[in-house]
Amino acid sequence: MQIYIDGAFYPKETAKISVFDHGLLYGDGVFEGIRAYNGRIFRLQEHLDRLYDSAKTIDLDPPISKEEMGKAIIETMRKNNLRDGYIRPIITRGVGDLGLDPRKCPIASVIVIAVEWGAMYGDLYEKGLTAVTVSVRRNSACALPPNVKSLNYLNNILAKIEANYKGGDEAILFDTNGYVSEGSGDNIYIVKNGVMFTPPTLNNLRGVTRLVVLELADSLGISVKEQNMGYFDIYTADEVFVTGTAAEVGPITKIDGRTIGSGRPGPVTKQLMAAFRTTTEKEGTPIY
Ligand code: PXG
Repeated sequence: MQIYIDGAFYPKETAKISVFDHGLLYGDGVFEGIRAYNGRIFRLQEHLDRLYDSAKTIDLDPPISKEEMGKAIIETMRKNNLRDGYIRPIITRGVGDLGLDPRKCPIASVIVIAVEWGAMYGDLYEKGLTAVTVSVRRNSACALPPNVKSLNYLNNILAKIEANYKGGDEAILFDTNGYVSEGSGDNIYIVKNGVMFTPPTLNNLRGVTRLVVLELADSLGISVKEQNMGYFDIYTADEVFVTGTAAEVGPITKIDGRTIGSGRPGPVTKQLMAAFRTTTEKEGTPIY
Protein backbone atom coordinates (compact mmCIF):
# COMPACT_ATOMS: atom_id res chain seq x y z
CA MET A 1 0.00 0.00 0.00
CA GLN A 2 1.34 3.40 -1.02
CA ILE A 3 0.17 6.50 0.83
CA TYR A 4 0.42 10.05 -0.46
CA ILE A 5 1.83 12.61 1.98
CA ASP A 6 2.66 16.13 0.77
CA GLY A 7 3.62 15.19 -2.77
CA ALA A 8 5.45 11.91 -2.13
CA PHE A 9 4.40 8.27 -1.71
CA TYR A 10 5.32 6.11 1.29
CA PRO A 11 4.66 2.46 2.15
CA LYS A 12 2.01 2.01 4.89
CA GLU A 13 4.67 1.23 7.55
CA THR A 14 6.58 4.48 7.02
CA ALA A 15 3.65 6.76 6.16
CA LYS A 16 3.80 8.94 9.29
CA ILE A 17 3.09 12.46 10.41
CA SER A 18 4.38 14.50 13.34
CA VAL A 19 2.93 14.17 16.85
CA PHE A 20 2.86 17.99 16.76
CA ASP A 21 0.42 18.02 13.82
CA HIS A 22 -2.69 19.86 15.00
CA GLY A 23 -4.80 17.30 13.15
CA LEU A 24 -3.76 14.89 15.92
CA LEU A 25 -3.49 17.36 18.80
CA TYR A 26 -6.85 19.10 18.18
CA GLY A 27 -8.70 17.33 15.38
CA ASP A 28 -7.83 20.48 13.44
CA GLY A 29 -8.30 19.53 9.81
CA VAL A 30 -10.81 18.25 7.28
CA PHE A 31 -11.31 15.10 5.26
CA GLU A 32 -13.40 13.35 2.64
CA GLY A 33 -14.60 9.81 2.00
CA ILE A 34 -14.81 8.97 -1.70
CA ARG A 35 -15.48 5.74 -3.57
CA ALA A 36 -14.28 4.40 -6.86
CA TYR A 37 -16.34 1.87 -8.77
CA ASN A 38 -15.12 -0.07 -11.76
CA GLY A 39 -12.08 2.15 -12.45
CA ARG A 40 -13.94 5.45 -12.01
CA ILE A 41 -14.03 7.87 -9.10
CA PHE A 42 -17.63 8.60 -8.19
CA ARG A 43 -18.57 12.29 -7.96
CA LEU A 44 -14.96 13.41 -7.50
CA GLN A 45 -15.74 17.08 -8.18
CA GLU A 46 -18.51 17.21 -5.56
CA HIS A 47 -16.19 15.68 -2.95
CA LEU A 48 -13.38 18.12 -3.84
CA ASP A 49 -15.81 21.04 -3.59
CA ARG A 50 -16.98 19.90 -0.16
CA LEU A 51 -13.40 19.33 1.04
CA TYR A 52 -12.39 22.86 0.05
CA ASP A 53 -15.60 24.32 1.52
CA SER A 54 -14.87 22.50 4.80
CA ALA A 55 -11.31 23.90 4.73
CA LYS A 56 -12.54 27.42 3.99
CA THR A 57 -14.98 27.32 6.90
CA ILE A 58 -12.22 26.47 9.36
CA ASP A 59 -9.88 29.03 7.71
CA LEU A 60 -7.49 26.32 6.58
CA ASP A 61 -5.52 27.19 3.46
CA PRO A 62 -4.86 23.99 1.45
CA PRO A 63 -1.24 23.83 0.23
CA ILE A 64 -2.38 22.54 -3.18
CA SER A 65 -5.19 23.56 -5.54
CA LYS A 66 -8.40 21.60 -5.97
CA GLU A 67 -7.15 20.40 -9.36
CA GLU A 68 -3.86 19.19 -7.85
CA MET A 69 -5.81 17.42 -5.10
CA GLY A 70 -7.88 15.67 -7.77
CA LYS A 71 -4.66 14.56 -9.49
CA ALA A 72 -3.15 13.34 -6.18
CA ILE A 73 -6.29 11.25 -5.58
CA ILE A 74 -6.14 9.67 -9.05
CA GLU A 75 -2.39 9.07 -8.68
CA THR A 76 -2.91 7.34 -5.32
CA MET A 77 -5.47 4.97 -6.90
CA ARG A 78 -3.02 4.25 -9.75
CA LYS A 79 -0.04 3.64 -7.43
CA ASN A 80 -2.14 1.04 -5.58
CA ASN A 81 -3.56 -0.54 -8.77
CA LEU A 82 -7.11 -0.03 -7.52
CA ARG A 83 -10.30 0.00 -9.60
CA ASP A 84 -12.81 -0.31 -6.74
CA GLY A 85 -11.97 1.29 -3.48
CA TYR A 86 -12.39 3.85 -0.81
CA ILE A 87 -10.32 7.05 -0.86
CA ARG A 88 -9.59 9.21 2.16
CA PRO A 89 -8.07 12.64 1.39
CA ILE A 90 -7.12 14.58 4.52
CA ILE A 91 -5.93 18.15 4.99
CA THR A 92 -4.46 18.76 8.45
CA ARG A 93 -3.51 22.12 9.93
CA GLY A 94 0.08 20.87 9.99
CA VAL A 95 2.90 20.98 12.51
CA GLY A 96 2.66 23.55 15.29
CA ASP A 97 3.38 23.69 19.02
CA LEU A 98 1.26 22.56 21.97
CA GLY A 99 -0.85 25.72 21.84
CA LEU A 100 -4.07 25.62 19.86
CA ASP A 101 -3.37 28.78 17.86
CA PRO A 102 -3.28 27.74 14.18
CA ARG A 103 -0.96 30.67 13.39
CA LYS A 104 1.77 28.42 14.80
CA CYS A 105 1.19 25.96 11.95
CA PRO A 106 2.73 27.53 8.84
CA ILE A 107 1.90 24.78 6.31
CA ALA A 108 -1.07 22.46 6.08
CA SER A 109 -0.39 18.82 5.20
CA VAL A 110 -2.16 16.68 2.64
CA ILE A 111 -2.59 12.92 2.99
CA VAL A 112 -4.38 10.55 0.61
CA ILE A 113 -5.10 6.94 1.57
CA ALA A 114 -6.80 4.52 -0.83
CA VAL A 115 -7.91 1.00 0.06
CA GLU A 116 -9.96 -1.76 -1.47
CA TRP A 117 -13.49 -1.78 -0.05
CA GLY A 118 -16.73 -3.63 -0.72
CA ALA A 119 -20.27 -3.31 0.67
CA MET A 120 -20.33 -1.96 4.23
CA TYR A 121 -23.35 -3.84 5.59
CA GLY A 122 -23.15 -7.21 3.74
CA ASP A 123 -26.47 -9.11 3.80
CA LEU A 124 -28.22 -6.30 5.68
CA TYR A 125 -29.07 -4.66 2.33
CA GLU A 126 -31.53 -7.54 1.82
CA LYS A 127 -32.83 -7.75 5.41
CA GLY A 128 -32.63 -4.15 6.45
CA LEU A 129 -30.63 -2.49 9.21
CA THR A 130 -31.64 -2.09 12.82
CA ALA A 131 -31.23 1.51 13.98
CA VAL A 132 -31.43 3.07 17.41
CA THR A 133 -31.95 6.70 18.35
CA VAL A 134 -29.20 7.99 20.61
CA SER A 135 -29.17 10.52 23.42
CA VAL A 136 -26.09 12.34 22.17
CA ARG A 137 -27.20 15.32 20.03
CA ARG A 138 -25.68 16.31 16.69
CA ASN A 139 -23.30 19.26 17.04
CA SER A 140 -25.16 22.53 16.78
CA ALA A 141 -24.63 24.52 13.59
CA CYS A 142 -23.84 27.43 15.96
CA ALA A 143 -20.87 25.51 17.42
CA LEU A 144 -19.27 23.18 14.89
CA PRO A 145 -21.46 23.05 11.76
CA PRO A 146 -22.18 19.44 10.73
CA ASN A 147 -21.56 20.63 7.15
CA VAL A 148 -17.84 20.75 7.95
CA LYS A 149 -16.36 17.29 7.53
CA SER A 150 -13.76 17.93 10.19
CA LEU A 151 -11.17 15.59 11.66
CA ASN A 152 -13.01 15.85 14.95
CA TYR A 153 -15.62 13.11 14.61
CA LEU A 154 -16.15 12.57 18.34
CA ASN A 155 -19.80 13.64 18.09
CA ASN A 156 -20.43 10.83 15.59
CA ILE A 157 -18.19 8.38 17.45
CA LEU A 158 -20.14 8.95 20.69
CA ALA A 159 -23.33 8.22 18.76
CA LYS A 160 -21.80 5.05 17.31
CA ILE A 161 -20.64 3.88 20.76
CA GLU A 162 -24.18 4.35 22.09
CA ALA A 163 -25.62 2.44 19.11
CA ASN A 164 -23.11 -0.38 19.69
CA TYR A 165 -24.20 -0.72 23.35
CA LYS A 166 -27.87 -0.62 22.33
CA GLY A 167 -27.36 -3.27 19.62
CA GLY A 168 -28.08 -1.03 16.60
CA ASP A 169 -26.33 -1.30 13.23
CA GLU A 170 -26.60 2.48 12.93
CA ALA A 171 -27.35 5.42 15.23
CA ILE A 172 -29.97 8.06 14.49
CA LEU A 173 -29.06 11.47 15.90
CA PHE A 174 -31.37 14.37 16.70
CA ASP A 175 -30.26 17.98 16.80
CA THR A 176 -30.51 20.11 19.94
CA ASN A 177 -34.08 21.11 18.94
CA GLY A 178 -35.23 17.50 18.74
CA TYR A 179 -35.31 17.39 14.94
CA VAL A 180 -33.96 14.33 13.15
CA SER A 181 -30.42 15.10 11.97
CA GLU A 182 -28.69 12.08 10.40
CA GLY A 183 -26.95 8.78 11.10
CA SER A 184 -23.41 8.57 12.47
CA GLY A 185 -22.07 8.47 8.90
CA ASP A 186 -25.04 8.86 6.60
CA ASN A 187 -28.06 11.01 5.75
CA ILE A 188 -31.58 9.85 6.58
CA TYR A 189 -34.88 9.71 4.68
CA ILE A 190 -38.40 8.47 5.27
CA VAL A 191 -41.17 7.52 2.86
CA LYS A 192 -44.77 8.16 3.94
CA ASN A 193 -47.77 7.63 1.64
CA GLY A 194 -45.50 7.59 -1.42
CA VAL A 195 -43.69 10.86 -0.58
CA MET A 196 -40.03 10.90 0.38
CA PHE A 197 -38.88 13.26 3.16
CA THR A 198 -35.38 14.22 4.26
CA PRO A 199 -34.23 16.97 6.66
CA PRO A 200 -32.76 20.21 5.27
CA THR A 201 -28.96 20.28 5.60
CA LEU A 202 -28.37 22.88 8.32
CA ASN A 203 -28.18 20.17 11.01
CA ASN A 204 -26.35 17.46 9.02
CA LEU A 205 -23.65 16.87 6.45
CA ARG A 206 -24.56 17.74 2.86
CA GLY A 207 -24.03 14.23 1.63
CA VAL A 208 -22.79 13.71 -1.91
CA THR A 209 -24.83 10.49 -1.98
CA ARG A 210 -27.81 12.56 -0.80
CA LEU A 211 -27.48 14.80 -3.86
CA VAL A 212 -27.29 11.76 -6.14
CA VAL A 213 -30.30 10.08 -4.50
CA LEU A 214 -32.37 13.28 -4.76
CA GLU A 215 -31.47 13.49 -8.48
CA LEU A 216 -32.43 9.83 -8.93
CA ALA A 217 -35.73 10.29 -7.07
CA ASP A 218 -36.51 13.22 -9.35
CA SER A 219 -35.77 11.21 -12.50
CA LEU A 220 -37.91 8.33 -11.20
CA GLY A 221 -40.86 10.65 -10.53
CA ILE A 222 -40.71 10.17 -6.74
CA SER A 223 -41.83 13.33 -4.98
CA VAL A 224 -39.38 14.59 -2.37
CA LYS A 225 -39.84 17.14 0.41
CA GLU A 226 -37.03 18.60 2.49
CA GLN A 227 -38.65 18.88 5.89
CA ASN A 228 -37.74 18.70 9.55
CA MET A 229 -38.98 15.57 11.31
CA GLY A 230 -39.34 14.32 14.86
CA TYR A 231 -39.14 10.80 16.24
CA PHE A 232 -42.87 10.32 15.62
CA ASP A 233 -42.20 10.60 11.89
CA ILE A 234 -39.48 7.97 11.76
CA TYR A 235 -41.39 5.44 13.91
CA THR A 236 -44.55 5.77 11.79
CA ALA A 237 -42.88 5.91 8.36
CA ASP A 238 -43.66 3.32 5.66
CA GLU A 239 -39.94 3.16 4.82
CA VAL A 240 -36.73 4.56 6.29
CA PHE A 241 -33.31 4.47 4.66
CA VAL A 242 -29.89 6.07 4.97
CA THR A 243 -27.35 7.09 2.33
CA GLY A 244 -23.61 7.66 2.38
CA THR A 245 -20.41 6.93 0.48
CA ALA A 246 -19.71 4.03 2.83
CA ALA A 247 -23.30 2.86 3.44
CA GLU A 248 -24.54 3.59 -0.13
CA VAL A 249 -28.37 3.22 0.10
CA GLY A 250 -29.17 1.25 3.27
CA PRO A 251 -32.71 0.24 4.24
CA ILE A 252 -33.68 0.55 7.92
CA THR A 253 -36.41 -1.87 9.00
CA LYS A 254 -36.34 -1.49 12.77
CA ILE A 255 -35.88 1.59 14.98
CA ASP A 256 -35.81 1.35 18.79
CA GLY A 257 -37.68 -1.96 18.59
CA ARG A 258 -40.44 -0.58 16.34
CA THR A 259 -40.86 -2.39 13.04
CA ILE A 260 -40.79 0.09 10.14
CA GLY A 261 -43.52 -0.48 7.54
CA SER A 262 -43.63 -4.13 6.47
CA GLY A 263 -40.37 -4.94 8.25
CA ARG A 264 -38.66 -5.47 4.87
CA PRO A 265 -36.91 -2.95 2.61
CA GLY A 266 -39.75 -1.02 0.95
CA PRO A 267 -40.44 -0.42 -2.77
CA VAL A 268 -39.11 3.16 -2.95
CA THR A 269 -35.93 2.19 -1.09
CA LYS A 270 -35.40 -0.79 -3.39
CA GLN A 271 -35.98 1.33 -6.47
CA LEU A 272 -33.36 3.84 -5.29
CA MET A 273 -30.89 1.09 -4.33
CA ALA A 274 -31.11 -0.31 -7.86
CA ALA A 275 -30.89 3.11 -9.53
CA PHE A 276 -27.91 4.04 -7.35
CA ARG A 277 -26.10 0.83 -8.31
CA THR A 278 -26.65 1.53 -12.02
CA THR A 279 -25.36 5.11 -11.63
CA THR A 280 -22.20 4.08 -9.77
CA GLU A 281 -21.45 1.48 -12.45
CA LYS A 282 -21.49 3.95 -15.32
CA GLU A 283 -20.55 7.38 -13.94
CA GLY A 284 -17.29 8.84 -12.66
CA THR A 285 -13.85 10.22 -13.40
CA PRO A 286 -11.70 7.56 -15.15
CA ILE A 287 -8.57 6.58 -13.21
CA TYR A 288 -6.73 4.85 -16.06
N1 PXG B 1 -23.31 12.34 7.38
C1 PXG B 1 -22.14 12.13 7.99
C2 PXG B 1 -21.96 12.57 9.37
C3 PXG B 1 -21.09 11.51 7.28
O1 PXG B 1 -19.92 11.30 7.88
C4 PXG B 1 -22.56 11.32 5.37
C5 PXG B 1 -23.54 11.96 6.11
C6 PXG B 1 -22.85 10.96 3.95
O2 PXG B 1 -22.13 11.80 3.08
P1 PXG B 1 -21.67 11.27 1.66
O3 PXG B 1 -21.07 12.47 1.00
O4 PXG B 1 -20.68 10.18 1.91
O5 PXG B 1 -22.88 10.79 0.97
C7 PXG B 1 -21.30 11.09 5.95
C8 PXG B 1 -20.20 10.42 5.20
C9 PXG B 1 -17.40 5.49 7.74
C10 PXG B 1 -17.60 6.52 6.69
O6 PXG B 1 -16.28 4.96 7.83
C11 PXG B 1 -18.57 7.49 6.83
C12 PXG B 1 -18.75 8.45 5.81
C13 PXG B 1 -18.00 8.41 4.68
C14 PXG B 1 -17.03 7.46 4.57
C15 PXG B 1 -16.82 6.50 5.57
O7 PXG B 1 -18.34 5.18 8.47
N2 PXG B 1 -19.69 9.38 6.02
